[in-house]
Amino acid sequence: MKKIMVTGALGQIGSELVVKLRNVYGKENVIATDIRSFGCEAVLSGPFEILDVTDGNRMVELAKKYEVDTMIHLAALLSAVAEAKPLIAWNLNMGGLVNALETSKELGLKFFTPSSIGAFGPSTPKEKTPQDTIQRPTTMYGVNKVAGELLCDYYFAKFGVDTRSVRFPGLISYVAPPGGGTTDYAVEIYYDAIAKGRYNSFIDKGTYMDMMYMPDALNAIIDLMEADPAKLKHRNAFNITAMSFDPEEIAAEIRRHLPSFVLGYAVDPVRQAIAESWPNSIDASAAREEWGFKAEYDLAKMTTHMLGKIGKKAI
Ligand code: AKB
Repeated sequence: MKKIMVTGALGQIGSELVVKLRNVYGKENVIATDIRSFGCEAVLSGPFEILDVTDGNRMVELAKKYEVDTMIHLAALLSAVAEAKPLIAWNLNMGGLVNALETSKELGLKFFTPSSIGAFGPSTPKEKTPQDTIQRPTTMYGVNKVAGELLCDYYFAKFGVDTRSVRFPGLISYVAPPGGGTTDYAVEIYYDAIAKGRYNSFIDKGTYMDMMYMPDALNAIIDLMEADPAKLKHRNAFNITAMSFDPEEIAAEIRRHLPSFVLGYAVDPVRQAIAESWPNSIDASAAREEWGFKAEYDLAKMTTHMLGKIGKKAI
């Protein structure tokens, strides 16, 4: 990767990925794009262009203007929003993806887009979900992710586009809010723990989902994109995970730092149903074997870091 275009650059992943990529590859070599031009200052302070990903002509135009060789396509609606607006989600998630793949095909770009644990469904094995398994999701987001994985494999097999992807678990960070996901409770809980000393979880106790701290997610993207293609038996998309917990376990970890923290519940039936349709824990051995995936943060280390960073912001 030398010159990289990032779509959805002001979202939860983009806000941190763009900064990291600029540190690694040089500020001028990372072109951030988004449909809006407000939010993360660090992203806006380098090369930035407005881009609605459903506008394929503009996407090609920008990729040509900056002579990029890599496309990192992040713009998408997350699971809970997609469930509330399924047609908009289909048009944005699939329309944006097709445009990004077409741009990559036309200009010979390397390609990354994230898939998700949302690509699994109720008939998928729930524990240590294998890399290759049943994928019959029951959400619009999941349908988009499975279709997206297949489409990326198709563009690789048919047109030789170097497509790569991971199935992200819930991503936890203190920089930009996730906005509209089922796993967002695991971010909100830290903010409310600092601000209010209590949190009402919209996900019920006993509901386990895979999670990962953002620094590990950013490293995974870069490591996969830099991996030797000869070693990749899979491409779209690799299971990756760092931890799996339910609300009680994250609360217990927070109480090691804030002993009076109180966890309550205000379960949202829509997000609870989505969470129950996803795995409890996925198996990341293919990612470890094929490109050396590893995660540095477990629940304890992540909690110490999150509370420290959010605490400092609150002062
Ligand atoms: C969501 O909850 O929608 C996302 C995801 C797991 O893909 N965080």
